[in-house]
Amino acid sequence: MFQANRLRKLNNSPRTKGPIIYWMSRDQRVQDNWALIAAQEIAINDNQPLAVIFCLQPSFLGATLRHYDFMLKGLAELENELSKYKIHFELMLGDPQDVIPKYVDNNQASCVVTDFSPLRIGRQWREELAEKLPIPLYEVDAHNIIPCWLASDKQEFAARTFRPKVAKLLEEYLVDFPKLQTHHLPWGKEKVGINWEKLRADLILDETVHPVSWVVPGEAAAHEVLIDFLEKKLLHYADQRNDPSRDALSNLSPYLHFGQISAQRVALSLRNKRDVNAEAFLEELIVRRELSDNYCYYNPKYDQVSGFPAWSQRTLAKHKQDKREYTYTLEQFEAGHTHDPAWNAAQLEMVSTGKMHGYMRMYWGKKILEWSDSPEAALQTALYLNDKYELDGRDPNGYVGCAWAIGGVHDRPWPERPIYGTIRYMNAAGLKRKFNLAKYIEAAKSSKFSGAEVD
Ligand code: FAD
Ligand code: FO1
Repeated sequence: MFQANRLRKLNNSPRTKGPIIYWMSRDQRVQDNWALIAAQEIAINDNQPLAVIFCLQPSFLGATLRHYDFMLKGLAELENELSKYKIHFELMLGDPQDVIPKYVDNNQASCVVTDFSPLRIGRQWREELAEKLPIPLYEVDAHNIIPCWLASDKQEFAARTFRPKVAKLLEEYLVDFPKLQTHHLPWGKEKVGINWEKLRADLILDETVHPVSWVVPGEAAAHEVLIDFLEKKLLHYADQRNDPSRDALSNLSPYLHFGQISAQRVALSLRNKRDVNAEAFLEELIVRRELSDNYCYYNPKYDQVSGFPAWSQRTLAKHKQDKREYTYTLEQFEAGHTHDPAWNAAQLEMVSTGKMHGYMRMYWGKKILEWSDSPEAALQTALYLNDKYELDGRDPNGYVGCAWAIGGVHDRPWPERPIYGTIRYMNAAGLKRKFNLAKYIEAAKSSKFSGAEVD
């Protein structure tokens, strides 16, 4: 059964009788998708056909060929998978608030269900669409285990304030998914096949950022990556997750970002494992990840220095004029031409593989603060590079990761020092103490990162 409190209505339009539409955006998968489950339940109760539609943007917040290649391959697989459940899929080019009302009208639809995003553009789409639609628009948080607006009703200061709220609600929300049904009624209208290759001509993308071969897009591959993690890596996660010279992380973030796997499914697959490794992983997957959505949802300035906590803005302002021993332009950062081999290696890892190790991301972000003219310039550089190259970029986790590194978001004040003020500091000596930095740098130099680009 679908849990009704995962859904909320975004407008006051009345229900009529007619087909049901799921407008898919953030959660691009067939299985374990609360928005699709809700849409199908409404369709079955009303004895109506069901369609899933996706509104493709010709360009989207600086996403490159690398991102679109990953997303479109996932969507092509999704189209095929949905057809096995006799669920109609349609991909349309354009803004949802323009395209969906026409589609609703043409098909005499009676309601639209969509998934949830805390980000500015997604919220604008939903607000404008809600206003335009003569039928109800329902939103279901299919990305978080606990619906973002129920997990907390305000911006949380830190993981320590958010964790108890999550713990209280987890039993209610970390439950098994109802199975998707083969839909009992056809959509009715003939399906126009999607020409996935031709579609690429409509996109306006930076094609210099190539797709990568080490990570296979799509829902099926996501589940294989999860199984591989559970079988081979989880047992060392607590010990090795902060060691960038090892392959100890799950690599699930690209799949989670595009919604090709459900975080709830990942958490459920660890149900019977309750040891330090599972605890450490679930802390990241649930508390940290859902805390990022909380930050972006309740803080409209989630990508700006003026959105940082007051203590952090004060300390950064106090140290704004501090002398910087090194400063670099965006071009120098992007090319990995700093004086620091560790930073350059991390940058190269991101550019060539589309996924920098999580521990290096912290160091990488902090050094951008140290080597930029201002915190504002640093945040801009970090977000630009993160979103251009990381496969999991343009995500609440990325906005919060950069805001943590540069602005102490979800952190606390540390002893005061130049440039950083009381923002936590990191240095290369600390990296060397923690792991085999030389091995990591060597891997970068000899292009041994297991993600050589493909053309
Ligand atoms: P695992 O360690 O296997 O973790 C599993 C999942 O837990 C991740 O996929 C992610 O969903 C969640 N998770 C892990 N670490 C964090 C964290 N610190 N905060 C929130 N959730 C977390 N993550 C992104 O998804 N997209 C980004 O663009 C992004 N940019 C970052 C930028 C900076 C400067 C920093 C410091 C962190 C950033 N992170 C980002 C968070 C984190 O580094 C990545 O989620 C993680 O490295 C992804 O690899 P994984 O899936 O193999 O991680
Ligand atoms: N979502 C869409 O609904 N349509 C798109 O064309 C689209 C492109 C896209 C490209 C890169 C990327 O990282 C994400 C993309 N998404 C797209 C998903 C989007 O990030 C989520 O819907 C956001 O949450 C919107 O706020």
